[in-house]
Amino acid sequence: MTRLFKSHHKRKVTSLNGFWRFKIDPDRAGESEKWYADFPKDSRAVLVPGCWNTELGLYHYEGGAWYQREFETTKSRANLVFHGFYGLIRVYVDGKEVGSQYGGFAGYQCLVKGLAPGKHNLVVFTDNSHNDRNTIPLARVDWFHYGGLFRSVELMELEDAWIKDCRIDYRLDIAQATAHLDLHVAIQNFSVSREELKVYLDEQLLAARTVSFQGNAGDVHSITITDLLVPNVRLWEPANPNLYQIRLELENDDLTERIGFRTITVQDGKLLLNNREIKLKGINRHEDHPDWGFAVPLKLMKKDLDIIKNLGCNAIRGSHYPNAPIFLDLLDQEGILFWEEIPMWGFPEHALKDPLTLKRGLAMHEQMIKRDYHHPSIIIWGLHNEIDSRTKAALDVTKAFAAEIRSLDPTRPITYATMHPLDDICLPFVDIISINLYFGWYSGEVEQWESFLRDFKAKMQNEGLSGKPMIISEFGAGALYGESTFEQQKWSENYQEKYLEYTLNLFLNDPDIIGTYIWQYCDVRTARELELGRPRSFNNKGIVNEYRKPKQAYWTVRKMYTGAR
Ligand code: ADA
Repeated sequence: MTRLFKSHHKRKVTSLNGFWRFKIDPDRAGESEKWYADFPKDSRAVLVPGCWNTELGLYHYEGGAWYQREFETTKSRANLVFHGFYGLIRVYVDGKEVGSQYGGFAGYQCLVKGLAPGKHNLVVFTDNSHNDRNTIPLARVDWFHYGGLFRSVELMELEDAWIKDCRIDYRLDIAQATAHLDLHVAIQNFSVSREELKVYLDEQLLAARTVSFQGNAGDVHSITITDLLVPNVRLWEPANPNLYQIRLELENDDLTERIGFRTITVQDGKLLLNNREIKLKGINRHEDHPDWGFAVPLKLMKKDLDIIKNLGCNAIRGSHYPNAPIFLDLLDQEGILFWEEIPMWGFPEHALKDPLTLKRGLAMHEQMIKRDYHHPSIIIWGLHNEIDSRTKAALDVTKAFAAEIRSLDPTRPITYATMHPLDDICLPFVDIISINLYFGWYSGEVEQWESFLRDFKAKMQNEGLSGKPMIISEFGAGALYGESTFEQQKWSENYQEKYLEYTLNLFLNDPDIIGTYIWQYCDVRTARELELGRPRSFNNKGIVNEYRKPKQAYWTVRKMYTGAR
């Protein structure tokens, strides 16, 4: 299952989940030994979706690895869709390379042409190795680089004309409860001369257009349909997350998208959802579990959401990468507000200066926004996290990212999480200022937050940033599950509890702070580079442990977020 609704009724979609042959390639022999044509006999069977670091014996493996299975098709064209992998992917069909992509959190669609009806050999190479210059993420991160095909793989068999892409925009009049839809549809056509394109809103036909194709086989045609009126709009909002399905239909192909009608704007230091002020009671969440890595199953996603909602949260930050499409569907249905970002974490100046960093970052933003544009739950795009934002190199990258995102999506505010708020020179480029700081954990006393906030507000005033809302996007303390001390020492549950009680009390009562995201939801495995500073090789700042058992702080935060005494 990849989505919570059916994306295609006519298009033939087959799941390629299940057992694949698998072999790691630490010596990089696969290419020269042509594993893509002749898969090694000493390979093992693994389940897709899955991360190889959760297989026995591969706990630490980072590098290249190969997967193989067969698929069967009756059509000559197919889209192979890989919904999630880490790093690089290269796809081979019947011994020939058919496509590749760098960056897998927002998935990859690989179009294969010229297929004979019948069985085909599918081989995939993927590589989760990293460097300290221009991979996104870099080698040094505070989560684990789980490798593999960690989300579903699908085979979509394609007709002569198929809907390659669709972008739905709307203008919403909240007072009149009406919306006007604009659609941009990309149809790839191989041999038909005309098609009837129909647009449905739920079950109701909204528009029908005859499309005449001219040009060459394989051309992609853009069709624009504007100003489709939707009366009696039911808004999407956390308490009533109303959703609508938009179905596009051709004679033999179709595509369903799901949208919600809402506005999200920033005005005079406030965040407005449907023109009403909203405060974000949030938490940072990694898609991680010891038994699954990134391949978190739907049942666990739902449980995570239940635990997070029970905490009194209305917001989640998807730290630090695009999340599974099905998780975003869940958020849409449950009315939880989401901040999504690319995995650009902790980039120092030399890495920001590398031209490949910028190129990859721009491509990853585009992949993420194209995939996730229609989710009403996404209210903020995050540009990057804790880069050296005091530098000219950061300024150049931030400026380029901001311009790209605003051109791809002018409807959502943008931000990034800074760890150098007082010396940051990139803040003018974003709509919301988001701060990650750990006074009372890595340095100083927790009370320093108060003087910091005074100093930072003065900076905002001096630098003309006062109209921008402020979020505290990370604050937290490590606690080993079960550790309890009389003296409330670091690493104990009661230190964490005291820490979060103090900081939340400060932030929730500060009218200038529009949102708080606790670091973090659950304990997660960390990268080898950070292991020595992290007991158990985990980032232990979760308010539940990695098996989702609540620490003491959970109940205190719950009281504060729900307002319960
Ligand atoms: C940073 C970072 C997080 C995590 C956190 C911590 O703010 O963004 O991913 O590493 O610090 O626990 O120190």
